[in-house]
Amino acid sequence: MKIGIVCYPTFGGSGVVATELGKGLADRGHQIHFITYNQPVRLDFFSENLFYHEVSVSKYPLFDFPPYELALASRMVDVVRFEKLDVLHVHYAIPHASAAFMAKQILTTYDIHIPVITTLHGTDITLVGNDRTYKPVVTFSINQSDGVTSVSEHLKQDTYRFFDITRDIKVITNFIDLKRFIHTPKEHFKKAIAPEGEKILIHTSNFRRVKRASDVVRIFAKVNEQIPSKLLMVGDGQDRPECEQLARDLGVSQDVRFLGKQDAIEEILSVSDLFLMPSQSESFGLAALEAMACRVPVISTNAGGLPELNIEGLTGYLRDVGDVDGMAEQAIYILQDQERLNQFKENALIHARKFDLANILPEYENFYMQVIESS
Ligand code: GMT
Repeated sequence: MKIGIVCYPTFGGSGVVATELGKGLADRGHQIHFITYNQPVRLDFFSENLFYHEVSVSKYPLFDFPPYELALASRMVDVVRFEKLDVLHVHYAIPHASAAFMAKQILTTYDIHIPVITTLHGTDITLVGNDRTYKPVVTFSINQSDGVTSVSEHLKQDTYRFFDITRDIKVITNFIDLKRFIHTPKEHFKKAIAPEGEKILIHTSNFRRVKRASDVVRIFAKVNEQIPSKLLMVGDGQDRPECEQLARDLGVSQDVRFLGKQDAIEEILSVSDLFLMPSQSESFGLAALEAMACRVPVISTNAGGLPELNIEGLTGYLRDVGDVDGMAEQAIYILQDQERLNQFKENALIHARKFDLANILPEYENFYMQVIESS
């Protein structure tokens, strides 16, 4: 198949899923055309089946808000026509689904009928999409898509709850490339971070409000009182300065390291013992899956789709949003007994294997075929 993929090209979960999906499909012989405003961050190598088409937005003095959606729709028209694509797959509803709808309408004037698949990732539904500023457009463009997928059952139900949706939504979960996300012993690195054999806790995110990154520091401060430990904070964003200040205020700054954005996240996960994800909402929790694939159990909230990934008492524990004491208590429980910790690590890896790229890719391929045949 010739597939157009539209996504945010950044470190965010939806962009990562879209890029990894495109790479996986290209490996299976499909021709993949990324259409976005920058080279996707994980698209950093050459493959004969991968193409990148940049969307550039002209900046005129008249535009206080340059119309990206129009530039994107025009680029989609151009790429579909000249590359003869079979299907357009847009990741994140805003503004990709509505731009795809516009492109699809324009293409009919060239007698081209291209099916559009929209994948809902989370904040496009739970936070941004549900804002009344965007709601009518999001509802319309989801209903106008030829196929819709969501990354968890919970997100699917939220979509039906928040919007007036008349289409079926197929759940295709996030996935993981187990060849890349694999535990590799990095003893020298571990020793540099935890010279006395301290336990290593880790959080990776974009430090947006929804991640409640300051709860990570609070949980860690409680764990640190009882267990010699270090905390790695990976990523960058709005709440990072607040977290750094909080670590100082709580007297744990010597044991907390802010590493910023990192590419080789699997290496950092490989030296870690426990992943913390105290999010306010999380449609799936890809970062937690990456941790689990590297044998790191998870303490998370029970928000959104997290209970579909993190299994209570098996791969970690889940507590209510804001229950810092509860999450700290469970973290201590796992970390204080090495045998127990090893068992949780093993369970995390076994459960992560269910989300292997090799299992999920065929689900997308079959869905593409089904949508192409029925539209
Ligand atoms: O988590 C973020 O802030 C990034 C966001 C995105 O849209 O890029 O991630 C969402 O999509 C990921 C991939 O499907 C999911 O694994 C994340 O759980 C989801 N984030 C939220 O729902 C907050």
